[in-house]
Amino acid sequence: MGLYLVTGGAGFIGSHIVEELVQRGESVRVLDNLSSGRRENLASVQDKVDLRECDIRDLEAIRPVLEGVDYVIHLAALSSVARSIEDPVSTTLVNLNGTLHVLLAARDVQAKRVVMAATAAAYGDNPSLPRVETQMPQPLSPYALTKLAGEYYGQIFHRIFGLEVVALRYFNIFGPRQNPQSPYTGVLSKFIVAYLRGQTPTIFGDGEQSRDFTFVTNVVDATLRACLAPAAPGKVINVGTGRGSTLNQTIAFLNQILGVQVTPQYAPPRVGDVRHSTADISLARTTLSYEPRVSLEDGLRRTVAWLRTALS
Ligand code: UD2
Repeated sequence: MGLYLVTGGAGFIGSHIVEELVQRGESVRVLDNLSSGRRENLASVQDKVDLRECDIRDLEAIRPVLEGVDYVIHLAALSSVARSIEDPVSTTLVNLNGTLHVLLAARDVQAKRVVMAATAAAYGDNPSLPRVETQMPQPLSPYALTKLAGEYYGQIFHRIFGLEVVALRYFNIFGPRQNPQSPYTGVLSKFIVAYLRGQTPTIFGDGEQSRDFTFVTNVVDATLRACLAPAAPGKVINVGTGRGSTLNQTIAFLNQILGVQVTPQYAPPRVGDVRHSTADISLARTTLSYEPRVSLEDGLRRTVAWLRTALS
């Protein structure tokens, strides 16, 4: 028990975490500037959540929001490789300066723990697969760099100030509420929207790049475990499923689920892209007792069902 603060709590992943915390009877505060987050994402829990509209780029503005908080789940970010290439300054101000502000404010209110969202993008094109946390990072985009630097800041705060910080390297997360309107949304959301609108999905490159597509509820589970697991502080931990799928395979799954035979169109590869990405989740298993429960196929079915309603 305690007070949880979820930064980015009105966003895709954040709103699922908030709902689960409310379900468990926890007290929850949300810090969100509603730039990509939406009030509607919290509709089911709106009376039970204290939503503070606030921006992590403003340290003095967030300090009062952290008053009395025990656990900080820090998700607020500009989370897109493509966007970070177009506008590295904004990505840096939010992801790096913003994270530093959250850490400073958490330290000053003596929060029990900070769990922060990091990314699989930190591994870049390091040739060894699956990705193990001990591998040398190789950020290939401003997004990856800012997230990796945020992790390092967390570890420094842990060492110097004794703040309990856990960084979770989320692999490619998908599921309901991943913004179907945004050009920067995840590829599976884009694919499904195209299917449902009768448009042709576009694959950047040959479609043989792989990702460890992870359904959002798996990530909720890992994140809440990281708030309490005794051995987690100071660690960087992968959160994925341990299984990689190529984009061409995901198209085949969607054809099966939707009972159609769509052929995607292929466009030039995206700059700053990683070729392959699969998580080794041994550390999450041992440290967090985490086990992915929802498969890619089940997750796709649930996401299709949600998007059908959301787009109608
Ligand atoms: C990165 C991170 C992920 C998360 C995310 C946040 C890696 C391996 N993963 O995801 O953990 O932090 O950033 O945004 O770095 N694509 C298409 N067609 C489209 C859209 C995308 O083919 O319409 C391709 C894209 O070129 C890439 C793949 O799909 O090869 C996945 O792209 P994404 O934007 O969904 O996620 P990614 O891998 O950049």
